[in-house]
Amino acid sequence: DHRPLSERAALNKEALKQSFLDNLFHTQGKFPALASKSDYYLALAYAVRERLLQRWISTAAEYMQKGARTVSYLSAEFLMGPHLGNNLINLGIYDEAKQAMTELGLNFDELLAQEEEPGLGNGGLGRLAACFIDSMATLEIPSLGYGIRYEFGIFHQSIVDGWQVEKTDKWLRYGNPWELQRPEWAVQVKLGGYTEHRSEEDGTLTVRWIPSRLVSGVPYDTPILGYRNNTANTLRLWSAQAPESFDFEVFNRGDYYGAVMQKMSSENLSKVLYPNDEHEGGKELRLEQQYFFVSCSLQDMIRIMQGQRLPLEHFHEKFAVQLNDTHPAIAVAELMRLLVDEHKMPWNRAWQVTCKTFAYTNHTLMPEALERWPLPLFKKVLPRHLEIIFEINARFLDEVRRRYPGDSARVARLSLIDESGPRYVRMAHLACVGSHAINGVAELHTELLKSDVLRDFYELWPNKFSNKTNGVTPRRWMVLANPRLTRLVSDSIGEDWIKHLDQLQKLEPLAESADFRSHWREIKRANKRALAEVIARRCNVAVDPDSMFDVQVKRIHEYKRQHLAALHIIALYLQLKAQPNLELAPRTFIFGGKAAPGYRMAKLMIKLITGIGDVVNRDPMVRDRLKVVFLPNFSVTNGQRIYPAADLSEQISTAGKEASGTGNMKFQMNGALTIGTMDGANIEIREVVGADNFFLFGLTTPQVYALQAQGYRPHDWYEQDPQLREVIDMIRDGYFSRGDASLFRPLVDSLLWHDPYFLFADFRSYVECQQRVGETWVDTERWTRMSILNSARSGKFSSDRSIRDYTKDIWHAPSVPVELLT
Ligand code: 26M
Repeated sequence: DHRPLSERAALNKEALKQSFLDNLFHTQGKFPALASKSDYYLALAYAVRERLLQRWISTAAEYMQKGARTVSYLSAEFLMGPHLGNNLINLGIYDEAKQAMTELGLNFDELLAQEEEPGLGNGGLGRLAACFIDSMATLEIPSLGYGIRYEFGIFHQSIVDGWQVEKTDKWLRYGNPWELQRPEWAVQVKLGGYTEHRSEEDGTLTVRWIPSRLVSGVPYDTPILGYRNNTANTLRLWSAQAPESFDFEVFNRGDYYGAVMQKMSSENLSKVLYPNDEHEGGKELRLEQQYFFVSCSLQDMIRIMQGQRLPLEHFHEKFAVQLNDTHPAIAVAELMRLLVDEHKMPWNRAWQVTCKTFAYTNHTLMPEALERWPLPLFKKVLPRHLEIIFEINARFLDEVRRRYPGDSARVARLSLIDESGPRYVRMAHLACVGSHAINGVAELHTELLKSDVLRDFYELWPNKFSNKTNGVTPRRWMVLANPRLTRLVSDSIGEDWIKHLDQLQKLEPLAESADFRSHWREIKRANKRALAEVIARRCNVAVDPDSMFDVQVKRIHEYKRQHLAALHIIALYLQLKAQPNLELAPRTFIFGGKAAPGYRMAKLMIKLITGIGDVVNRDPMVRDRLKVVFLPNFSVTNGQRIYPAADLSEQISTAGKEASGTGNMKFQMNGALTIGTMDGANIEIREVVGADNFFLFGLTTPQVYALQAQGYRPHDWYEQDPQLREVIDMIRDGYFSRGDASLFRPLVDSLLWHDPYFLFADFRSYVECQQRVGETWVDTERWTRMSILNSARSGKFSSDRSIRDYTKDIWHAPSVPVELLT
C-alpha cells in the first residue's frame, strides 16, 4: 500500500468503511457471507489500529528527539477493559464508525460487544493503573505502563445454584488486535541458584549470580491514546518464554523430557493472574512473577537510556518510576543489582540514583494484606537480592541507630526483615527505604498511614509523605459508558468538561431548571431500562426501571460489608411481612463482584445475597416492592452498564478500612447519590457535594478504634436490638437456605462472636439512614436536584487531577505535545 499515511489512515467515514472491508478480506481472510461477528469486530479493530499507528510512531519519534523525561508506572495489574470503543472516542471518530457500520448493515453495539476485555487485574488497584495511563496520555506526559501479559486474566464468574463458579478467562483466544509483539526487545531474567563472591586481581570485589533458571521476557506493546490529541503512549506487558540460549542439555544431558518440562515451566510465569486482592503467603510463583516483570522493565529502561547514549548515573533524571503498591517493590533491589553488579557503579552512587528514581503508592491499611515473603523462599528464588536487601538494611539501620540511640525496639520495627518469629522480608519497608516519595490514595488513608501502618517511617522522613487522592477517567466512565448524559452535558455547557472535569460545576445552576431536571431523569431512566434488560437476560429476574436502583458493585470482602446491605434488605422484608400494606417506594438491590476463589466467607456472602433474592423476588406479599439480584461477572464491561443506571451508590465499608474506593467516584459522576461511611474517599466526596447531598451513617475511625479498645461484644448489640435479632435469627434458622440451618452458620457465628468489621455496631445507623434515603427518593424533584449536584461537583475525582498532583509533587515530568508525522 503506497498511499501516504494521511490518506490510508483518514478519519472520515468512507475511509473507515474502506479499510474495514480491506481488513475483513486481507486480515481475517473472510468475505461478508462467511464472516462471523467476531470477524467484523476484528476487521473494525484493525481499521482503527491503522489510524492509531500514525500517532504511536509520531509520539515515539517526538519523545526520542526531545529525550523526554518519562514516567514508568510499574503495576502487576492493568484492568484495561475493552479498547475499541475507548479508542474511537479518543480519536474522535466514534460517531463516524457507528455510522459506517450501520451503513454496511451491521449492528455497531453488537460489534463492540464482541471484544473480550483484557481483565488483567483484580479490582481497584488494577483499574486505577488503567485510569492513570489514560490520563497521562491525555495530559501528554511521556509514560510507559509496565506489567505482565497474563495469558489468563481474572476468572469469569458465573452463579450456579446461588454460588460463585469460576471459569478461566481465555481472553487471547481469538487474538488481540491491540498489541504488537516486540521480540527484538526481549530480555533475559535469571532465577534461583547461588552467588559467588570474588576479589579480582585489581582489588575490586565482584559478585556473580549463577542462576538455576533463565526466562526470556518478550514485550507486547499496546498504544494508549490521549483524548483528542496526538499522543499515543505505550502499555508494555511482558510475556515469559523459554529462552533459546540457555543450554538445557548441559544440565539435562540426555534428559530430553526434563529439558522440555523446564521450558514449559518457565512459560508458566506469565500464565495466570493471581485472583486474590490480598497477599497470600508462600506463593513462590507469585514472587517470580513480580521479579520477572520488574527485571524486564528495568532492563528495558536501561536499554532505552543506552539507545539515547545517556549515562546510567542519570537514570533518575530520565525515568520517574512509580511503584503501584509493593508488588513491584523488588525493583529497589533489582535496580541496585543492575547498577552495582552489572554496570559496576559504586554502591553509594547507585543508592542515590535508586532513591531518586522510585516513589511508592500504598493501597491498603489492612495488616494481613501487607506483603511479606518468608526468608527461605526469598533466598531460593532471589539469592542475590536477599544479599542486597541485607546490605541496604544494614546501612539503613545504622542510620536509624544514629538517629535514635538505644531504641532497639524501633530498630526492630523499622527493619526490612521481620525477625519477631520466622523471618520475613517486609516489602513495604523495602519500598519506603528505596523511595523518595510515599503516598496514600485518599486523605484519611494517608493520615492513617502516617499515624499507624507507616508511623515509624513517617517519624523518620515526614517529608517523603504526601496524599494523592485517587481519580477515575471521565473518558471511559462518562463519555463511553454514558453517551446519553454526555450529550446532555455537552449540549448544556460545551465539551471542555471532558478534559477539565471541574467545569461540570457549570451544571449547578441547571439543577434549578425543571426542564433540565426532567431531561436528567429521562436519561437515568433510559440507562436503567438498558440495565434492566441485561438483568432480565443474566439473572432471569424482571426489575422495574422506575424502582430505585440501589447498587453495590466491588470485590466481595468482609470489610466492604456486602452482608450489612443484606441485613438491611432482610429488615425491609420483615417490615413488609409485618405490615403488608406499608407504603414503600419500590427498590431494586443490585449486587456484583468477585470473591477470591479461596475466600470462603466471601463466597458465603454471595450465597446469602442470592438466597435472599430467591425468597424475596418470589414472595407475592412483597408485590414487587423489593427485588434483589446478583449480577454475575462484574467487570469493566459490566461496570460501564451499571454505573450510569444507579440511583444509589453503596459505599459502606467499616471506617478506616477502605483506602480510597474508586467505584464511589464513578457512581457520583454518573449522578448516583451515595450512602456511605466516613471512609476512604467517601469523606472527600461528601466534602465536595455537601453534607445535605450525601447519606452519611456509621462510626468514624476514632469511634471504631475506641470501641475496639473498650472490648467490642457484638452479641450484646444483637441482644439489645430486636430488629437485628430477628434478622440474624432468620438467617441462622435457614430461612434463606431452604431450611438448612447449618449453611450460614459460619457467617452468623462470626458476626455474633467476633464481627471484626462492626456490622452490628453500625446496623441501626445504617437502617435509619436508609429510611432517610427512602423519604428523599419519593420527592422526585429533590432527588434529581441532588443527583445533578453530585455529578456537577465530581470534578475533583478525575484521574487527570490525580496525575497533575503526582507530576507536580513527585514526578516533575513536563508535558510533551506531539506533532503528527505525515
Ligand atoms: C498481592 C499478592 C499476591 C496476590 C495478589 C495481591 C494483590 C493484588 C491486588 C493485593 C492487592 C490487590 O489489590 C488491592 C486493591 O485493589 N486495593 C484497592 O486499591 C484501590 C486503588 O487505590 C483503592 O481505591 C481501594 O480502596 C483499595 O482496596
